[in-house]
Amino acid sequence: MNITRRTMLVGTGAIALGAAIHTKARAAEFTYKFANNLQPAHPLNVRLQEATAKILEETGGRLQINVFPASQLGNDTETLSQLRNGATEFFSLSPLILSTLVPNAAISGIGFAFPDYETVWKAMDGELGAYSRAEIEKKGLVPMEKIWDNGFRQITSSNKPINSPEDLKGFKIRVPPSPLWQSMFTAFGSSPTTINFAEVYTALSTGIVDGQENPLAIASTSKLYEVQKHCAMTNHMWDGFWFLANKTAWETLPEDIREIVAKNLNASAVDQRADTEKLNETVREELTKNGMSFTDPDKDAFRQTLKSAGFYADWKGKFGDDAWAILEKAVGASLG
Ligand code: X2X
Repeated sequence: MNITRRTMLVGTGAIALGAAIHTKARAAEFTYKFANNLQPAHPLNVRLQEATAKILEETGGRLQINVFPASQLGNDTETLSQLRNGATEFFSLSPLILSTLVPNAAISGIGFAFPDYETVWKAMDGELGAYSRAEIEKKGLVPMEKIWDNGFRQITSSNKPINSPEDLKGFKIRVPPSPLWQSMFTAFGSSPTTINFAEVYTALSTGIVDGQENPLAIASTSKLYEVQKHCAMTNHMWDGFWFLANKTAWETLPEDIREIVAKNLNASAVDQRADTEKLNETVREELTKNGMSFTDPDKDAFRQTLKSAGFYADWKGKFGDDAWAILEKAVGASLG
């Protein structure tokens, strides 16, 4: 019923759908799109392929989810609009980019909030994640329970190594579309430019910006090492991907199908977290072979710079005392 000509012609699902057209009895009852900004080799897409195959099988072929990686359906800002109007049924998005619609969803991305992954998963599977999902639901989107991993973010540059917060002064850095990212790099004294991930490789290769920040898994799978020379292991924030559904599309699915979808997506999210953590830990060697050089600066100096610039006080004010208290409880420390 949701099979449109466009869905049949584009993307990775075209072959499977082609088969379905010829055997009418086997045509999926629901054909949904899932969009994301990562390359097919990233653990998120690898695990998603697995999850969608299981969903197709366990629903007896009733729900086919076609995966569109690498921003094939549009950049993140465009895809968020598509998700809201139902043109795309599923989308994975950073809580910080989502904050352009759901302001307090950004709270999990505060600089240097999480000391390690153990604290991240306890928080995101616990009260902080529940708080974030409730905020998202208020805006009419449906988040799956388990958030997927992007990772701890590191700063790369084409023109100089970053050894201290001083080196970030005046640095022309790309940031994703999100007020929190703008604010963090403004607090460092950098010159941040908002660019969607779909345009980042080109922006780096043409020198529109000199640097960017992302987990190493992305520096590797999106081949940023081809256009960046240096990498500073700042771990300046943790980032994830909420797996989001359009509300009408979600509610159109019968309950038994919704259960199968949620079960498989949440299980694959947990698998993907392990894959991504491992990749972020091991890929440094591969990036070094590909010509990147690494620095391991004192992270606390960066945190102190944010604190002195009033970054934590500002964001505590914006998120509000209640939300901030949930964050501080989750990370077991007072921030700022
Ligand atoms: O845009 C980015 O840098 C990315 C890929 O990490 C996000 O989706 C936030």
